[in-house]
Amino acid sequence: LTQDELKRIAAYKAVEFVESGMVLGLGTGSTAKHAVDRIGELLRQGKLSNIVGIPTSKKTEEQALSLGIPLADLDSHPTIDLAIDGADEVDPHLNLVKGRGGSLLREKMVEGACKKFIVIVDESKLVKYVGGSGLAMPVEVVPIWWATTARKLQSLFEESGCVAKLRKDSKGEPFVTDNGNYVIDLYLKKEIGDLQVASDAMLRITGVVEHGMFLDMATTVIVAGELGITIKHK
Ligand code: DER
Repeated sequence: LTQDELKRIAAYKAVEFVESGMVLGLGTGSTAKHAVDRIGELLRQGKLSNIVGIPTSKKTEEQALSLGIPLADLDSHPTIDLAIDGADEVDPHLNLVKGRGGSLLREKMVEGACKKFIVIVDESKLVKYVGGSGLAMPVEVVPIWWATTARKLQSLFEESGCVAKLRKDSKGEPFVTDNGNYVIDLYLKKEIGDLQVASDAMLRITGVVEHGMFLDMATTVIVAGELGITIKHK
């Protein structure tokens, strides 16, 4: 099975938890894309009805609109029944790293308003500890004086051998999020000690908008692997 087929399997499994009449948080990324496609298909087939979606990015908004999924925003639907979204990393405590697709702020706003948050991943996303993949741990920052903010973030995680880099787009310009902000990617060499302490410390740095650690937020993680599907509940 290819990685994309595993992503689709996890996504379709998650959509089995969707009931007619729900207000849904619609995730962003290549895994969540399959879930949104599936929701659109079930609506079209009449197997689901009366769904309202809150998109976590402009990209998901466009995808949902093209599928005819009725959309709303968080202000009009402050309580969401269920969100389905991917993740870049999942640790054994269901802590996540998200945001490598650049949508972490709206994702965290939506997923923080949900009664249930189902994370869908292929098995390659499972890590021993947050930051353990050696890939980026994203932080959304305001554009003004971003280098100062990056320097503060880097020194915060000095013991973890952190390197902070400004994310660039395909043209070598600073990547700009849906919210008009920049992203500083943190590359960690060693495990962070206390994740909650790290989270609070990052959010206290003036210039930081939000970070990509989603701690104690996922209620269920659906993992699709070569040997089948595993469902972990918090
Ligand atoms: O950027 C994001 O937050 C995405 O949800 C990411 O965490 C997962 O993207 P993927 O499903 O394309 O791997």
